[in-house]
Amino acid sequence: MVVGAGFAGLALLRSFRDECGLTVTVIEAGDDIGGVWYWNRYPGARCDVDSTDYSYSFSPELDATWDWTERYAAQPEILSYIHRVAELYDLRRDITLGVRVTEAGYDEQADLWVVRGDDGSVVSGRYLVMATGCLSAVKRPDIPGVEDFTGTVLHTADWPKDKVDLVGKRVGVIGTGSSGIQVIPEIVPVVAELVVFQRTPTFSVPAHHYVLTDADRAAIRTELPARRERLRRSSTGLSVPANPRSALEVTDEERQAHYEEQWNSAGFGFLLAYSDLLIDQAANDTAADFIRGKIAERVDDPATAALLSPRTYPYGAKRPCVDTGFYETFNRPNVTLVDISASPLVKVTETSLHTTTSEYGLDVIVFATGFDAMTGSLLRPDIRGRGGQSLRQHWASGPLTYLGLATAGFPNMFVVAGPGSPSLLGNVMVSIEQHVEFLADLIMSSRAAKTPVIEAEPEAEAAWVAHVNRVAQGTLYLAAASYYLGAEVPGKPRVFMPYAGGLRRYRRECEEVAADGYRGFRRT
Ligand code: N01
Repeated sequence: MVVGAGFAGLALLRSFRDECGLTVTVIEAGDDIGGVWYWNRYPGARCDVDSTDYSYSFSPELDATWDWTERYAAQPEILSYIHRVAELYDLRRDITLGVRVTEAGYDEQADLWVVRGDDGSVVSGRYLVMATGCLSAVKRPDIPGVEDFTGTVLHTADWPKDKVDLVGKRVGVIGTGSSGIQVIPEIVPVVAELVVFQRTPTFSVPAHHYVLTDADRAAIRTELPARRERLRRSSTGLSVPANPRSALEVTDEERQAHYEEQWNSAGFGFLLAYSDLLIDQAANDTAADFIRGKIAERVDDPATAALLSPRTYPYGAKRPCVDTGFYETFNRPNVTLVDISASPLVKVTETSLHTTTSEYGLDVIVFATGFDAMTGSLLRPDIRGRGGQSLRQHWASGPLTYLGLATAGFPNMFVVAGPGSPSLLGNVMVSIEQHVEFLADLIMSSRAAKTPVIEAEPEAEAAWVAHVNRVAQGTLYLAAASYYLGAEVPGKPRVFMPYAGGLRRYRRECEEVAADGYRGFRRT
């Protein structure tokens, strides 16, 4: 059984069913497939990794029949791609839609997982793979009075399917992460007034988005096999090359020129401008200063530019953004930036959003407040392993995994792109495909050896968690209150969750584990 019919769930279904010959049932909460690309329908939603790299690599047949129209595909196009994949591989026949998994328990007598849905359905199977995504448990801040608001309340990650009319409306957007940064410039041309409520400013660099020409597509096609292989072997899963040099070993002029060049083309890859931006504070300061300088150039009012300039954490330690016209939005006369770190939101009334110092009359409130990241989707259902132990208990002090894929005491349960794997720190598509391949090989070799019950050994799990922590300690990631660290939800354990060693190193670890007879997995 696979939970979730997003990119990960569909890749699992195709691989496990069509390549491994297993019987697979996918259970999906949405009333259609697509995962995050089904739910996040807000205006401006698009990926910030090149579409070519944000697509499956398993099938030359699929590649041959699909052309992206834009450098970064918009949500509707990504969803169409997902639909095409489902059609091409006849995936829908094994997907149950509109059922949210509420419980999953391991039956030790039968060695089966029993899964219950919110419609009362019960299904069982030998393996349970959680493909529920790192960014799918929607977070709605608890601001008193929201239910009294007579206008419209929206969340970027749960945007209505029907068109939302924002023309001439007074709109408040709460949050300036990747979603806020995309939705804000997209809606500003039509709204009467836009009030942006910012708690923490974000580092954003230009996306350099463009429509692909036929010539671009022909070039992509020619280089695709080599490009895919490069991505597979890279540390980030991105096609922007990583500069091996330190930001501190070049002259100020050289560095400035290089940043300028990256600024004008790299998009998300700006983070790869130098090798030590995420490990050396002085190196990071050079990039952060450069970006702050650009914000000051892009925003007319110096006080607003200062408010939009991050100063409390290193560049890249929170997930950096790419944008198209985000900062310029604040040069418009109908846009107001409100610093809610200085004057927090306190309540909503029938017509307004209130901070400690002011009241803002609004017709629409948009929450762009993100997710209970990485563990939210895994802990919302009640998952119980051996002896009825709950995953919530096992992970009470933070997620414990072996390779990010399995957790001790939960036999035959696996996670794709979960905590302990590189997941969100690189191109997640590359991680997903690596996980699916690894799990397919692990399961099939265990079945062939007549040891179909696979369980992470507690010692292997402890060693992996220690390794993940050790690697993170060598980085600047720990210097930001980010969702990588569980800081996005009050009371969540502060543990650095993704694996910061990079995709290449992670892949090598997995290959070594497999070559060593799947060391660390007990198979019975
Ligand atoms: O969520 P976020 P997101 N009161 O958590 C603020 C991916 N993604 O949906 O930083 C007031 O990043 C919060 O403030 P702070 C991508 O991986 C990709 O934007 O916590 N404000 C922050 O400003 C991304 O990283 C794409 O102080 C509150 C914002 O809301 C991830 O999804 C597009 C608050 C949340 O930012 C999540 O992005 C979109 C509160 N109680 C998303 N709680 C692309 O591929 C939160 N905030 C382009």
